[in-house]
Amino acid sequence: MGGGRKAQAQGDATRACGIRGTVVKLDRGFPLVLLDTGDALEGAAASAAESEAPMPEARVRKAPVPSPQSLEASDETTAETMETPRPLVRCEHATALVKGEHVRAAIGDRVAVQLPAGHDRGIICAIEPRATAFVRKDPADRTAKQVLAANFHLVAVVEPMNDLNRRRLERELVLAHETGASVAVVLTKADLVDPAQRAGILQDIRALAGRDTPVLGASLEDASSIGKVRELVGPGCMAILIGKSGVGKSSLVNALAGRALQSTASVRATDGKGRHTTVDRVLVEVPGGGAVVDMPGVRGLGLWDADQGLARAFADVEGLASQCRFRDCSHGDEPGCAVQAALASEELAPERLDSYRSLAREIAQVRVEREEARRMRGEKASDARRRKRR
Ligand SMILES: Nc1nc2c(ncn2[C@@H]2O[C@H](COP(=O)(O)OP(=O)(O)O)[C@@H](O)[C@H]2O)c(=O)[nH]1
Ligand SMILES: [Mg+2]
Ligand SMILES: [Zn+2]
Repeated sequence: MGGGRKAQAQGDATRACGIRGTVVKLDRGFPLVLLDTGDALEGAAASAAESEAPMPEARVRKAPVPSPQSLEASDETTAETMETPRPLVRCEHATALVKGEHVRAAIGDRVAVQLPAGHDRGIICAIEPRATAFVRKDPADRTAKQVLAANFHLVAVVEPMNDLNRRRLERELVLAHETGASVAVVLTKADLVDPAQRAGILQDIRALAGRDTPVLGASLEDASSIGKVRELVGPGCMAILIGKSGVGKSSLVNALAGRALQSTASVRATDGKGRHTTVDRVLVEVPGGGAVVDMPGVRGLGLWDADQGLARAFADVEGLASQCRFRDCSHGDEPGCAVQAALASEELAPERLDSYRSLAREIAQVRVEREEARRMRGEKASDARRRKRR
């Protein structure tokens, strides 16, 4: 995909740009960037002049995940004053960066910015390669992907214990595992479930999530349950919360932070002219730990490239399938089908297989649509061919 050349180009742009920072929020589409250095605003003109000087190689080579320390500056105590050591700057994308491609900075992205004198916004001229990324199908364009967050270590999938939707949870787990980060499930509103039923629900969801995915029950009324979730978000860990609206994500973020701020608190951002505006906060520190992102406005969760995520989220089904006699077994009525055998012995629930099949179909369908769109644009369908050969 020419990724090497692109990365090289981005590396060059990073050097040319000079000032670096982390995207902490998208404000009506404009990334808010928390700059690494405080004197960037005053020094903008000077930095622009020095921009030809190459940065040390180590600083541009790898995308470091933002440390929770670097996010502390967004705390209202420091953001209150203009002398905040690390300003938040509202940015737009450089035309050269987005031309012809769906490249947009997402929460957590490490970026290089320019602060042109007389311009009321910063300009993002490079996005560093992402260590992890949460990707869904763009709801507005069936043939494009959308990155919602980057460079996090943990995806916490949030579902309410009193209104669990297994199908939705399975889809969320595929998306979560596809990111490459660690995955956990938090079942909120445990207090709304009969105590006698809680253990059974947890056991059930643990079986669904698989051995490597912790499943925790949580209730705002039970501090120790919040403490256990907090332990997942240790020092240096950046976690993102995903889940449908109303499942309790913001409440959980508040509880993890130990104070009510998610819906009410705000931070102040400054634009290129040093003016202040107030914005809702999305990235919140966990006392004694890392940081949590409560991703706003995630409605549809259409799958994109999710083969890895599917394999991890459905390790049970894929494990069985690998034992079928024929490698291309369709798990219908072929002889020696381990999946059918597991259905017969009730080791595998038919709904589980249905979920797997429908998610696999969706991934295949998205791939077909994407390849079609690519062909329409006159590009090679090399991606698809490579995959089919496996
Ligand atoms: N009973 C109970 N209600 C909760 C709990 N967590 C959240 N809620 C309620 O669920 C509703 C939605 O919560 P919110 O955090 O806004 O969900 P979000 O849309 O995912 O951010 C609110 O009325 C919360 O008070 C909980 O642990 N127990
Ligand atoms: Mg919310
Ligand atoms: Zn089979």
